[in-house]
Amino acid sequence: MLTRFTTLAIGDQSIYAVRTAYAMLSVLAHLPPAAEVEVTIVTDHPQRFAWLADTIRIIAVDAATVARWKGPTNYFFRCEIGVLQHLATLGEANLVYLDSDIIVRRDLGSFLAVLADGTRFMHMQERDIDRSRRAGEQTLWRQVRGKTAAGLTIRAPCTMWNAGVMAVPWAERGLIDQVAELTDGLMAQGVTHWLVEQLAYGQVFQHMPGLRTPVLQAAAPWMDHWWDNKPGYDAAIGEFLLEARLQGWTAAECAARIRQQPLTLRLSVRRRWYHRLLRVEPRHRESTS
Ligand SMILES: [Mn+2]
Repeated sequence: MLTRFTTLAIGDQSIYAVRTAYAMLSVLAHLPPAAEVEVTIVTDHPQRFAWLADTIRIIAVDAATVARWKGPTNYFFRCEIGVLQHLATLGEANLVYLDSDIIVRRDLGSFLAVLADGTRFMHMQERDIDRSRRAGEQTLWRQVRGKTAAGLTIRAPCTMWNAGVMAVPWAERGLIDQVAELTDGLMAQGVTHWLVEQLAYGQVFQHMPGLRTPVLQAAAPWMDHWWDNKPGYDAAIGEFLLEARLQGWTAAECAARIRQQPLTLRLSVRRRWYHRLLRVEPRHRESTS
């Protein structure tokens, strides 16, 4: 069966387009030969991706659609539900959503096989928020504990999974509608935390009654999520795409480069007190290899 990858590039800032283009080129870079895969980008700026359109399916969405996805409270991360619901209307396929700050690192053959076998994925398991010492997670737990929506009650242990990746086999595509229902239901009961969509994906993918397999698997062995080193990766990816456009590389040529010369910056670089004290920048561009 076909597997359909997607990511979202919404908003005027060109950096969103830069990140999504690189994320999807990194998918192309690691597809096994003759893989049954469709790579897509959902965007409100389709012209930015015209140079990739012979290889990547560019799906234009208008402002009204984006507004409908965000819902009455203008909640941006709800778009990550809307886009997968939309992808499910494009024909039979296993569905994979990647954040724009995901980079695929190794051959996707085994990932595609496990997904086709009926396994759901998110990026990786984080923490049980009911026992978390982090203030933000404690707030989220206080807001959601004991609440019921979409036929699911939020209980301890409430294990949070990172939503940089969401993948669902075609047979379980109905779960996406249940994620929407759970997110909306929790928000209607006063949940305002910005991670409610990520929590809803994790809860439905782990606990929804009637799941075909109980296992939610981590996609982290195949891909990295560089959200904690944006300055480093934004700069390096920006330079790569600038060179790609100056040289006129095709999508296939970009993918070959990414495979041969992968970006190996640290995934996490934080500004510490001594950076401020010494008036220096953290080493965002330091390589790990
Ligand atoms: Mn992310």
